[in-house]
Amino acid sequence: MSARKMNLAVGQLGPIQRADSRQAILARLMEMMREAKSRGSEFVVFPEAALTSFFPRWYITDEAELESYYETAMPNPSVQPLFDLSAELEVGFYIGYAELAHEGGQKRRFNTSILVDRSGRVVGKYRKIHLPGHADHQPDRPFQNLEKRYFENGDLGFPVYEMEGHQVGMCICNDRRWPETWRVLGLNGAELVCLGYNTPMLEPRTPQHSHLTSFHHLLSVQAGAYQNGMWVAAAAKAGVEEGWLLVGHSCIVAPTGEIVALSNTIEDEVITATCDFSRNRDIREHIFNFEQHRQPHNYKIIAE
Ligand code: CDV
Repeated sequence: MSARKMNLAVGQLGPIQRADSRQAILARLMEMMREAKSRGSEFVVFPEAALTSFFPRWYITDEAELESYYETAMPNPSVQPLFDLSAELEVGFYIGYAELAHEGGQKRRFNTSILVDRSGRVVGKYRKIHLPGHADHQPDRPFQNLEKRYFENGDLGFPVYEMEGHQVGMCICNDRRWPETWRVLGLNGAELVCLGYNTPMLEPRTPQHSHLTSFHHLLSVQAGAYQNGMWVAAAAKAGVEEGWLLVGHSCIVAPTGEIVALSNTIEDEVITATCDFSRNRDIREHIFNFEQHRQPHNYKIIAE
């Protein structure tokens, strides 16, 4: 593949149930990495919190049980086989996980993702900034959305990392609904943004929007890609997880906003596309030429 092109894969996961073993989950991720390689891909994007069931749906009071969902180091012995396979196959990856860090003498919890290059080395980290849901137990809901209880807002901004000669940024799930996410990544020079998500089809507080879940997902990703002239690779955890349906429609979107690959199941599924990074310029040197056309003095209210 030429220096300005990347054969990219998205590894959508089907559901992960509470009782599924770490070994079984890892085997699924590794199988998709092998498939991505067999289809010529150099990089594969996995979902948000890809190593466990999406536990913010439960109100968990037992600290030890809660902590069992978090990783205290990355890599760690339980995920090392995925990193080893990455180095062996020379396939890099993005993956989301719940992070438990010890910083400044304190326990800190984040909804995190990392970029791993083709040698299996971590080259970038992102901590989710837009946390949806609530911090208090709301027993009247059919399921909880306790991200605000179980995670702190990310403190790393929206960094963009150089990886194999490409500028790569990250965001996680709810971040994709906020135009600020994409614009900051665009201003930071991202050519490709990797995104993982767990999105329930049912929104308990606004059920009248549930039939629009997939539309709102694709609308947000396509707009983010187009308005910033970037490639976006978006990986779902999909399917019926612990009784609740998560949206699929993992996708790879071109800087024109066109969907060039789309999953068509709600199971483990690999989709691929060739990203030609010269296409970013068609947008960024013309319709969305930031230097020529942005009017930031009129946007101050956004950041104040
Ligand atoms: N994991 C998420 O951030 N999910 C939210 C849901 C709960 C609204 C999302 O924005 O898709």
